[in-house]
Amino acid sequence: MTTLITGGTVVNATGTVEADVLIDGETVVAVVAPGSTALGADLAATADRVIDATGKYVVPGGIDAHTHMELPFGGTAASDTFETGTTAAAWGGTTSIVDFAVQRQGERVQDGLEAWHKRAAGNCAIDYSFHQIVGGVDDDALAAMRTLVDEGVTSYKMFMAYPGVFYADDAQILRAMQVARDEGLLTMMHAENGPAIDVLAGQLVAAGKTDPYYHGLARPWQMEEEATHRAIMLADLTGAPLYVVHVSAKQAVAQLAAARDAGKNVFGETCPQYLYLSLEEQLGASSEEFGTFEGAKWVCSTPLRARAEGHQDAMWQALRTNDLQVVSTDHCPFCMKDQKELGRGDFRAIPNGIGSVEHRMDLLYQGVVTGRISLERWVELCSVTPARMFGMYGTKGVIQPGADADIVVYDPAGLTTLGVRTHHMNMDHSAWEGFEVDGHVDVVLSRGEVVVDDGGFHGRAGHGRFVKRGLSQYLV
Ligand code: DUC
Ligand code: ZN
Ligand code: ZN
Repeated sequence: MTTLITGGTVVNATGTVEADVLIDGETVVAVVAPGSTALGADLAATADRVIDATGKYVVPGGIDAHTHMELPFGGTAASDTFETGTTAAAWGGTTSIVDFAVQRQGERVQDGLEAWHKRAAGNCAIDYSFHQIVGGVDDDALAAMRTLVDEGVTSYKMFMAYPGVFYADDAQILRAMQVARDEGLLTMMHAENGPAIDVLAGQLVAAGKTDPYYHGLARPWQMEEEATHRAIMLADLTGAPLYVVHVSAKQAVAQLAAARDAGKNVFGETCPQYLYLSLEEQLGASSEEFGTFEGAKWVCSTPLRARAEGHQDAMWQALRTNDLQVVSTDHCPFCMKDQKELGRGDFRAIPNGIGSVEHRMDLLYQGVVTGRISLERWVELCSVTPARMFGMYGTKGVIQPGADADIVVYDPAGLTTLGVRTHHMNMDHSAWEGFEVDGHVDVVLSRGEVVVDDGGFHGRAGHGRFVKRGLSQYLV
């Protein structure tokens, strides 16, 4: 089966070019000048299928390097399964996710990884891979970390937050980073000072300040800056590369920038919610239906930050300057009913997370429309750098001969309205209700198969394969 995508503008991180893309089966085999006869007189006449991309961008499929399908959290579990979550991702032009397998204190890392394979296998509409959460760093876990690279799991996450759940103390972080340095694993860090946050949260609740808004006040930027700095110092000491996840505070970015200016292998991602949403407007929201509990829709950690303090503009700026390298979603959806509602009367019991896996490509494209980032930078942040950072580049993250045909035809003249009535994520609300994006995901191919076209989903659970990743291709 051959497919020709014709008439479009192919966008890679290195530039844009008017070109036709020829796909054979699952793989890109040629990127040729429009009308070229080098591969035959009339490619369009001989291809089994022709996709007309006239006036549209042809971009490498999005890679969301931070999702939590089915994550058990706060006495419930993230509401998207691997099937619903990867289907929604496909709708939004994301063709690979990297989800987090979970190990907790007292559990074996190998068991956590195996459990995640069982959850995902046969259920994903797009390709998927795993990072490993190491939520209990002990001798057994450290030994197991040495087997991860062979499993194609070349990155792992620790938490400086959530004492009693996923939390790792400095001694544990130091030991894990030593192993990571030896094995070539990339350390991903949730950088917030959890023990201090728990004190602040307890004091707020004791004072009767129980609304979702106070979730933000319990997790001030100082807690993120301090933990980010500490993680950088521990990484520097051990020689382990560091990737800080879901950065939201401008002061944390400054810590990353200083480390990068000093030549360290220190990287960071932010998420759409930290570019667009805020403490005042969302966490502090109230509605007829939920009153001041409305803000629960946006309880996530790190928290949404004060627009008055300029964090959102600082995140866009950091994306421009490459102080932050990747935009992921931290997709961790919970419904209001029966899930977020668990925290009525105590924000500490609201399951943390926002669902955005479907909207990342569109929301970041809006940054192109508004002049915040270039077209090439959009592709770099959403696809190219995630592929390089997490050891998939070449097969993923690029449109070139030999690459998987994970491709999005994106219409810059289209319009996308976000909201619960139109989205495909398994959520009873949208964190993005009413947002409009000047652009549209028209066609999505996953390894050569058309999974989205003509406003319809044509993919299937089980098409997605596990991607065994190599070591990071982004280190300096
Ligand atoms: N933050 C969230 O918002 N949800 C899941 C885990 C995390 O770190
Ligand atoms: Zn986290
Ligand atoms: Zn996360």
